[in-house]
Amino acid sequence: MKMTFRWYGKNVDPIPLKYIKQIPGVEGIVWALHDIPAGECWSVDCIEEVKMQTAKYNFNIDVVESVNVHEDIKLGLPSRKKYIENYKNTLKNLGRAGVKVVCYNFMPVFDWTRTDLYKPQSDGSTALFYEKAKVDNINPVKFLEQMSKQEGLLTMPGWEPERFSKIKELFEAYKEIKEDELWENLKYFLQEIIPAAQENGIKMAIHPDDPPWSIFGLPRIITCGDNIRKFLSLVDNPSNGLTLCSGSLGSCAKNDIAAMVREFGDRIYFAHIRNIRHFKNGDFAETSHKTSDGSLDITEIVKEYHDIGYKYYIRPDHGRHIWDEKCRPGYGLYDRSLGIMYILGLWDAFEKISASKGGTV
Ligand SMILES: [Mn+2]
Repeated sequence: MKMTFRWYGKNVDPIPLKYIKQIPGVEGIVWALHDIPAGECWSVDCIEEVKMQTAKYNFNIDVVESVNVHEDIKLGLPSRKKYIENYKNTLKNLGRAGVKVVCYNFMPVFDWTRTDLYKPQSDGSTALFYEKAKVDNINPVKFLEQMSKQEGLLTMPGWEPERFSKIKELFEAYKEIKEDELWENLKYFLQEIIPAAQENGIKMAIHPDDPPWSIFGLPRIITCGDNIRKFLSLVDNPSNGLTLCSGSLGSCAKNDIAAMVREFGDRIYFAHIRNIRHFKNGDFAETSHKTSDGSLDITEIVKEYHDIGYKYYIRPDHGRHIWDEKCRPGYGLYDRSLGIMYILGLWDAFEKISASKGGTV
């Protein structure tokens, strides 16, 4: 596996590349051109600029997270043709720059959703938190109003203010889109872009829905093992793959992440690893990566990746905010670095164990 670290870009991310360089084991930067609106083509020049910045530190830029999908594609509107054309051109330009994996998601309107970005934890840190009753009992416009008051949210990918200036129109448009229609629109998108991705040496890696259930009456479909199986068969091509996010899928207690790694391993091109703690009422909190701190068995998940001989990219996912760090919600330097050391520690131990048994698996 290759360890990576998400970075929001020069002058935007408060974490400089020279600090990331000091985290043991990091080989690549997970990046994106966050200021280019969904649906527009990424130019060769802008891509080359990131390549130059990161090359100075000897990081690869093999993984992009994300090339966002325009809402008209998810809605299946006639204008999707133009946006899909732009998407294909972006893939061409990324392939030319040596990019190997492109992460994206297919969630209508709302990207990842939490109710609290800085929920105090018992150890004095803060972390992202989801209060189920709050989302279940509020209308989306009010929810958005409340969330935009939380520091840092509207600077996060997936929560761009321009996306929400049209929130009422978007909800109106999605009235006709149930799960079946969303599957159809996803299939159409995949049939168009997967051949283009393959031609350009790129593996597409869909990120599961976060949380993996319907919110505000909007359909969500990348939510569980059955649906992932269906997704992979929509276009059965090695370039049609997954970002397996342990925390997103794992917020539904029924999802067995280690079993998913075992089943879908050869189509997982990007692994997000983080832990969360479930509460009986459906709430969940993000925790440190350590197995005993949350509800997910991170040890077992890492062991599964090790045992299948996973060759692709891993990154620690969100971290808590610790040691008074001022950072983007979930994306500080400190706790994500601890997460990396935990994952690498487990990995090294499994390597040693399998070597002592007569060779790697
Ligand atoms: Mn994730």
